Amino acid sequence: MTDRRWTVAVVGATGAVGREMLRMLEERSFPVSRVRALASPRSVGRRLPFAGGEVEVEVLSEAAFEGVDIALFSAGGARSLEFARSAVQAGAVVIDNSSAWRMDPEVPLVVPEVNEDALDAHRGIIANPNCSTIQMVLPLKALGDAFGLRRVIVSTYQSASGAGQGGIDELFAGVEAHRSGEALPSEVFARPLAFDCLPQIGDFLDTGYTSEEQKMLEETRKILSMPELPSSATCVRVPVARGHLESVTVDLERRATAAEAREVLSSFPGIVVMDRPGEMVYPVARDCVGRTETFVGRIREDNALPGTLHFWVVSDNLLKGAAWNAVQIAESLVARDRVSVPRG
Ligand code: 25A
Ligand code: L14
Repeated sequence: MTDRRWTVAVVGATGAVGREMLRMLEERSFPVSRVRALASPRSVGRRLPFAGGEVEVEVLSEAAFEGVDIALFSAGGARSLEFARSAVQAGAVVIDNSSAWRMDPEVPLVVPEVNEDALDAHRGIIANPNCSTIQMVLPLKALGDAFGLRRVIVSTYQSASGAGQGGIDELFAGVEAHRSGEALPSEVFARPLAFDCLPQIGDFLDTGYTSEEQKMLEETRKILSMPELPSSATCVRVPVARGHLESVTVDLERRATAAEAREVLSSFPGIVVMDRPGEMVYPVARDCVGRTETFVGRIREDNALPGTLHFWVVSDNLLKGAAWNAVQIAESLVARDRVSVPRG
């Protein structure tokens, strides 16, 4: 069983996340017998690098899942809704990076350091949380276990790559257009992103919050099994290509000093504390690109409220926020002997 190898399909393999999924499978020496790269018809025949060789892109179709053990999906919610069930029917366990299945009560929503046990109840589909949620729940879990979590307030600073390759391309096109005095593009983003910050990610709901802010609320509650956790987010797009940054405030049941919080966070798996204020040591996006960990700095007690802490969280949204968390889930499934679809 331990030396078994698996056929892994990456759906959306040509995208910003899909290419990182291939890279993570390779870097972690995931036990693959075969890798299949699936994408839209426009990419069929393209070759993607993998493990010193290449894989040829095939078209996504129901038939493509024959013989696949694990399917990593990152081609948008519509493709997940259309194809995840047929992949499961064909015998594959699906790890889906879109928002399509996350709030389905039958679907585990998993960050392995936080709620790996939830994997055991899977019925074929497992959801990867939203990138901003993933990097926030690591410190929330660490601090909550140690001091009790009462409330969360977060403002995000999310990079262009959250919207995929098209988002990155539009940011660079905007910088170029600005230089040459042309109109700045805004097709992927609601307004031009170059040299600005946009307090809108996703669509607006009747509550005045955006869909991204609502996802952070609901997904955090589900992952932490705290269905009533009071929490509010403000999600902001910033002109950074890759890496999401967050300013987080937590109210705790028991007072924690900054030093105590630093200690608790440092010993939590997947977290690296970078916090030496006197030496200007704190994480920025540039430090985190290409890294799988979540970085925490600027840890401070509130000026007035005992039991309230503020801190800064940075991670590579394409890795821990997407591709790495998905491959990590696949590793957990193998370790727990759960790479199979339950019958009935
Ligand atoms: O709104 P949606 O539908 O939910 O989708 C949201 C988008 O967000 C990205 C991803 O974009 C997705 O399409 N995404 C999802 N989760 C993300 C996350 N957590 C995330 N981004 C960051 N973090 P993407 O462009 O990075 O990747 C898209 C992948 O999906 C494949 N795909 C699209 N439609 C498909 C499909 N696969 C099968 N069937 C379909 N109908 C897509 O494959 C890609 O792998 P592709 O063959 O379409 O190749 C895309 C390549 O072509 C370039 N490109 C992008 N847009 C265009 C384009 N080329 C020409 N015209 C365009 N309009 C890109 O460079 C890309 O590499
Ligand atoms: O729900 O655009 O996974 O930064 C992740 C990327 C939502 C949008 C998700 C972005 C998407 C987000």
